[in-house]
Amino acid sequence: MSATTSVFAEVLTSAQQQIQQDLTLALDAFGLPEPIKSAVHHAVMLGGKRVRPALCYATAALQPNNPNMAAVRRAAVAVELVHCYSLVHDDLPCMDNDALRRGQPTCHIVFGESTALLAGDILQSMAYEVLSSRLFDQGVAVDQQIMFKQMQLLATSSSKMVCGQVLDLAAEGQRIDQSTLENIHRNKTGALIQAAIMMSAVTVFKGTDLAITQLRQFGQAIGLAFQVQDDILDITANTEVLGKTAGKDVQVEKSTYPALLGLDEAKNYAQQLHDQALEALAYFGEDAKSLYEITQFLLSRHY
Ligand code: GRG
Repeated sequence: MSATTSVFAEVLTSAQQQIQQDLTLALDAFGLPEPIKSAVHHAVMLGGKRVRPALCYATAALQPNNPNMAAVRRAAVAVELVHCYSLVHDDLPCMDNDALRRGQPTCHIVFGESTALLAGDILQSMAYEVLSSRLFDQGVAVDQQIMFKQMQLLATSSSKMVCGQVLDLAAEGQRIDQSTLENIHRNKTGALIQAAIMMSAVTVFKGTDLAITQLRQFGQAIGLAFQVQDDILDITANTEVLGKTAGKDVQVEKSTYPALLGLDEAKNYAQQLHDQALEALAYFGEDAKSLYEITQFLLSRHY
């Protein structure tokens, strides 16, 4: 592994350790009954790159000694819970009907369809319970304005994700143009990634700050780039490395960037979007080191 690769890995590894701890604390606080407790544990705790929490922490790092770290940690947990819900529902037989996720049998394969459906449902409401709680506060007063903005950002992005999924399902087997595909991806995948960044940004900056505009642009570019890369990996990576079924998009005739533009053009487009993301980060200089590293990881990722 080269020196540069290990730097990328470091920022993700430390985020993975932090979120693993915080998710454990959050899930324990719920005291769920069986079998939903085990289904939720299965959906949340077993692997995943934890890119969205990593983006929350890296955005918070734009301000050293951020006094609102409890709100950042709650945001990271909440956004990952919503992401896990979307994966559980996305894998259900009525959706993508997938048997493998994060290298494990999917939630409905292990616990049955109705428990998996309910696990997805409860993950969503748990996210808002966490966001509106005092988890991680350690006696520091809650900033209710930040809390409100975070709830709003998560709810809006979560609705966009569902609308993106609806449009994506409707487009299966259809020929669509690039702007229609972009609209699907910006909603289905980009919105939650952008929310991860903005839910943390509101703990650091005021709405009128130029920093907010720059981060919004960064989030938009990186959110779309993530899905373009996901489309590319679906055809270039194998199931074992991906931890989910490779080649699924082609199988169900999904509209993807490689299908629309060809593989080489899709790779160029991913690079262009990453360049746009890095341009938006330039405003922050050295303070954006962690965000820069995550951006590099996302372009070079193999899973
Ligand atoms: C509301 C019934 C109902 C269903 C919702 C919203 C939804 C189903 C599905 C859309 C979410 C989805 C699966 C989008 C694709 C985004 C994507 C690339 C997911 C994989 O994200 P990674 O690579 O996964 O971050 P890990 O496993 O690393 O966390």
